[in-house]
This record gives sequence, C-alpha cells and structure tokens, in this order.
Amino acid sequence: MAKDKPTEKPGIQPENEKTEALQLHTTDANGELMTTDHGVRINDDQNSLKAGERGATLLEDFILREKITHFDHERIPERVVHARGSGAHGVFKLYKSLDKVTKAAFLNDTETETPVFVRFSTVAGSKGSTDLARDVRGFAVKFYTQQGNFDLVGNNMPIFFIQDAMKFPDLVHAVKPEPDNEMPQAASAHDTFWDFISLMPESTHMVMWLMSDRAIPRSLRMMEGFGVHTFRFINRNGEACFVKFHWKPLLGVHSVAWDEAQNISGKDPDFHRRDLWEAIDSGAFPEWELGVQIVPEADEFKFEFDLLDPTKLIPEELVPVQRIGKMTLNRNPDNFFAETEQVAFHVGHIVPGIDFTNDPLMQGRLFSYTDTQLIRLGGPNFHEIPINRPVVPVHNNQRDGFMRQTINKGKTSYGPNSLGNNAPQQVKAADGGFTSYQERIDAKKVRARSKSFFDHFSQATLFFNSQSDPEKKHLVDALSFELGKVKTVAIRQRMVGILSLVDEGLATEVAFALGLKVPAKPQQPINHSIPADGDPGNYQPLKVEGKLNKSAALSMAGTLKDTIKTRKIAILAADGVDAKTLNTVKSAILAEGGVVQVIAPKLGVVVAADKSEVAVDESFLTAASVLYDAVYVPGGLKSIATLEAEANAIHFLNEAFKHCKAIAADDQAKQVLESTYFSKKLPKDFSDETVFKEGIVIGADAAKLAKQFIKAIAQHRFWDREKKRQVPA
Ligand code: HDE
Repeated sequence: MAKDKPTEKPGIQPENEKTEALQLHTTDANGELMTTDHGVRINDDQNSLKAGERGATLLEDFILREKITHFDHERIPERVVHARGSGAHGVFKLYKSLDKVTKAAFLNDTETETPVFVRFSTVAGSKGSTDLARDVRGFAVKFYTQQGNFDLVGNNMPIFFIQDAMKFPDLVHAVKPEPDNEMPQAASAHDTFWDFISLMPESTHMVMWLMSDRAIPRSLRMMEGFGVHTFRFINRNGEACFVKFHWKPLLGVHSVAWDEAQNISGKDPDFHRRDLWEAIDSGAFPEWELGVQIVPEADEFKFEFDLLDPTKLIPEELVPVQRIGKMTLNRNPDNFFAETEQVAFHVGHIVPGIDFTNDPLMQGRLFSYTDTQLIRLGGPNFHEIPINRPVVPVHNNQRDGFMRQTINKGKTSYGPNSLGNNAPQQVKAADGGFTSYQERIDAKKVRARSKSFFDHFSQATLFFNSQSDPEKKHLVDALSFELGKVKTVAIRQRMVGILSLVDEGLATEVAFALGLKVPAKPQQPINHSIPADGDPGNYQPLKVEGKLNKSAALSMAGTLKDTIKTRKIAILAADGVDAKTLNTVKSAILAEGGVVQVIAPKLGVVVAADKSEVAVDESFLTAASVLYDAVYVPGGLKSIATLEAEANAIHFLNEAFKHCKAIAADDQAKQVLESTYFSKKLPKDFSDETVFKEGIVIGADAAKLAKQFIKAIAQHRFWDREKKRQVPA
C-alpha cells in the first residue's frame, strides 16, 4: 500500500486540466460593477421603479422583472434518488499499468494524472435532508480521461437490493416517505420499506449491509466504494475478462454509533458535507486506492453464485483486490449548483477498454441515467454544462435542442456528406474508436430470471458470520430499531422469518426485542416476484450452504487504525486552565494531523492560570460531543472546578463515553471524570494495556498522556464499552 503522505502544502488546492477548463466559465464579482444579465450597469438594486414614491410598481421595470424571474426559476428538480450529495475535484494516478487486461488509456499509463469529479450522496432523503441517515451512500466518480469521460457510478456497499431494473421504481417508492403523508424523511424505518423487503427475499443480503455500521459512516472520507456490477475489461487484442471495481480509503473504514448518528442529525445535519469540505480546505486531502478484482473469462461459471447477479459480491478470499492506483480529492467546488448539482453521471459513460455485462440491473441503468438528466437538467445538451464536458474535443452531428451552447460551423450536420469533407470522421479501433465487445448471444427472447440468481441467503449469512461481536450487536440493534418503527406486526413477523434463514441467533435476538417468536422451523419465504403465469415452485429461493464461512474484508473491525489524521478532538477548558498541559497535548495531536478545538463555557478566550490567553473555538452551547472523535480535560484547579459544576461539560463526557470514544484527563482533572456516570466503571489503576482496552487515559505527565491518547484515538472506538450500557447520556 502507498504511504499516506500529504501531496501539497495545507490550504493549496491544485489545478488540473479539468479545473483549468472550468475557469473559462468561472466568474468572480470581486471588484466588479453590477450589471443586468444583458450587461447594462445597474444604478439602484434596492428600489423598484414606481409611479411616485408611494405608488404602484411599474411593469416596465426590466431590472426588477429580470431579477424576480431569474429567482422564480432558480430551482431544478432534485434527483429522484441520491438527491442529497457533496462533491469534490481531484486526480487519479495509476500505480501499475493494466495494459495486459484493458486498453483504457488511463489504466495503461502510470505517468498520466486523470482529473476526476466525485459526488457522494445518500439515497433516500431529499436534497436538504440529514447526512447521517441510515442509508446507502452513493460514490460516483467521473474520470475526465483522454479518451472521453468514464463514470464509475458506485455505492459504499458492494451489492444491491434487487436483481432486475424492473423492480427499481418499486424499491424506491417503498423506501421514500410514504405517499399519503410524506413521512418519514430520509429513513427506511417505516412500514412500506419493510413490507417490500419482507416480500423480496433477494434483498436480504443488501439489508444486512444496510443494517450494519456501513450505513452510518464517520466520514465520507472513511468509507469504501464499489462499482457493484461485474464489468468487462477488453485489451488491445480484443480479449475480455471480468472486473469488479473497489475504492479503499487510506484513512480506514469507520462509522459512528446509531444513537450518535441521530444526535448529529440534529446538531449538524451537514456533518459529512462539512467534514469533506473542511478536510480539503485544510489540505488534508482524502485519498482512496482503486482496486480491481479480475476474473478470467474462462472462470465465468466457477463460482457458487452468478457473476451477473448484483446481490452477490466476490469474496476477496476467492479473488484478491489488486490496488492499481490512487485518487486524491484536492479541490472544493467553486459553486455547489454549477458543479455538484449539475454534474450528470451515467453508468453508460465508458471508454474503450471497458464494457458492460448482462447484469440485468446494470442493463436497466444504461437507460435510466440519460433519461433522468433530460428531465432534471432540462434537455439533451446537459453534456455541455461545464462540469460535464470531457477534456477532449467533441464532434458529431447531434444538433440544437434547449440551451445549446456550441456554435457548430458549416453546412453539414449529417454523414456521410460530400459538402463538408465527410467530417467528422469515424475512428478506427486501432486509433481509439470505441467498439463493443462481441459477446456471443444465441437465445430466446424471454421475461425470466436465471435460476443461478436464486440463492438469496448464503452471502447474507457470510456477511453476518464475518462481523465482529460489536458489529453483530449493532446489526441486532439496527434491525430491532427499524422493525420497531414498523406498525404492522405481520411485516415484523415476516422479517423475523427471513432473518431466521440468515442466522438463527440473529432472528432470536431481534424477535425478542420485538416481542415476537422465531418460527419453530425456518420457513422458506415466498418469492413474490413471479410473473402472473409463473409457477411459484419455479421461483422458490434457494438456501445454499456457502463454502466460505467468513470473509475478513466484510468486517470493519480489521480496518486501518494507525492514524488520527483529521480526527476532531475537543479540549474542555475554563478560566484558570493549565496552559502548559493543554498546549502539550494540543501540539502532540496537531503534529499527528489531528484537529483540535477548545470548548469553554463561553466564546472569546479563557485566561489560563499563568495569565496567558487561550482562544475558544466553541462554547458548550454550540458544541456537542457527537461532533468530535475524542475529548481531553487539561489540568488547572479553577478550570476543573468550573467544569465540574458545568452540566454541559459532564454531559459532553458522558456522551463521549457512551459513544465509545477516547477520553483523556490530566491527573488533576480526575475529579471532573468523577462527576460523570461512568466514573464507577473506571479501572482503579491504569497501565498502558488498560488504556488501550478502555480508551481512557489519565496521567500527570502531559507528554506521556498525549502519546497514549493519540494511540487510543487511532483505535477510533472502544465498542466493548457498550456491554456496560448504563450511561444515560
Ligand atoms: Fe442509480 N440512479 N439506479 N444506482 N445511482 C441515479 O441518476 C438507477 C443503482 C447511483 O451523484 C439516478 O442522475 C436505476 C445501483 C449513484 O449524481 C437515476 C437503478 C447503484 C447515483 C438512477 C439504479 C447506483 C445514482 C438519479 C437500478 C450502485 C447518484 C439521479 C436499475 C452501483 C449519482 C441520476 C450522482 C443516481 C437510476 C441502481 C448508484 C434515476 C434505474 C446498483 C451513486 O438515473
């Protein structure tokens, strides 16, 4: 794996070929005069034109009319799914050439830096909904390659709910707010979602991922990405292989606790968007390695699942992920609407060397993405919007339409032609002209599902078995929460039946929380996705015993835990704080790339015991422990006395404990911890080992304490603490 090192000086957001091209369309009003849209200088932008000072406004006021009309038309439809998103520019650099398997130029040349634009999103919520909803995250990357745009429109989970595009509108209708009362917003915890899921056994595997901590990431920068479908690579000789795409974050894969997620949704619904923006702004550029799993064409039928089935992943134990390059996000957009909102991704944007497979979900997507842009962006010229333009020239005979920008010269807009030198010319494959993979097809036209898609449970079980104990507990809790919000008992009961086919213990625990019983004999669920004339017997889901019992890559427990880069650490302080211990710990954290904020009873400064002033970043009124990764209480008798009496400080610590975060305190500050609910649970003597296990560091030597604290923060969370579930924060 590549070493995690900063690419540029903090604060500098480098340009690339694409961001430079965007400058042509970028404007800055700084120091400029105000004009109408037609360039006429405006003398008064405060008052409309009236018949007398107290008279009616005149229709002839073109300045008012223009301003109001533009305002009236500012909104465009939000995306029907993935409406809430955050974007960033960056670059992709290849580690090693893949020229043996693909002729895609950006995957051949290790010298090229390919500009990218990435948009992360939640799926179900509206544009203004909370970032911390329990949901799948979209992970869409547009590569502006020298052969045209390649879009990898993926998610942070490697599989999907359904196997056929035909069911997508049903899935989305079920998860979106219910149609009679438009509730709940950005949540799957309601009857229609679970009604659908409980009748669609093929969704079981994905539901396990959705109920796992993957659905509540700590940061967009700390989640994996997946292309989901099996794609094809094609090499220069026209030979094909199968490929699955992965993104592996260099900060590791981390989540928050569900209780925390719900609190963040209130305290800062823009939590993920802000986190991404601030990291890039401060020069801590997020990085992912691009991974590929390559399967030779001859091995298509080697697996116990079908490579074309999007509800299945290829376990990394069977086909390892090769890390082939790195993406660095190093520039925030200048304008949210122009870039993040207007960017148009499409699974069908591929370049020579990459091709589709017959995955029926992918095939449906190939239609949907252009279609949706036509309504969302208002016509067929959305490829001309600056963020969507490739960095290579575009020439063809497509013409006109709403909002056409390009001025095509000449008489001909058809081919062949003799009046315009038969331009633009077609391109030979050897010169980079796209040719489709010549897959052999000899089949009857049928509406059917392949039997090889019918095992809906073995990978759901594999996922569950691969989780650590805390992750399993979170799954039980998430299912109990979600189904607990379902009003119809029959739906809950059906889900318990489905869960019993995944894992008996899981079903028993969820059933207990719901006050239900697990069916004595696991019942095969009925597959309701059958054609009207279909024989239900032919559509029975299969319970196949998977050969693999566990796959380490499916758990987040073994993720990277060697850095505190960009983690946010709160220092609680009041007047009289010991500036020396505070600054020692602060400097040590900053040196490791962490972010530190001082939180005090009021804004301004706290006057330290040595009369120096310490700037306050947030007051207890505006800060909350759920917005930080760890908390430290420095020494200073007066400060400690104030904090001990400050209910918000105690609540801050209780909550940090409840959410399993690293907590540190100067020896003197022990008495603040003694006012918390968890004081009784603290081990008496702290050795390094206890610190590591418990995540609580107390010490008189600030330098030593800082070292241990940093080690604890890097662990991210001490989930074992949840066993002592007695903190009423
Ligand atoms: Fe999408 N999806 N999707 N999807 N999808 C859209 O396109 C669709 C699916 C994904 O940040 C829409 O431009 C169908 C899988 C992302 O702009 C729409 C099916 C995966 C984004 C659409 C799927 C995705 C979208 C809505 C089933 C992971 C956000 C707005 C056949 C591999 C892109 C838009 C962005 C967006 C259709 C299933 C990922 C309606 C029909 C599987 C990341 O076209």
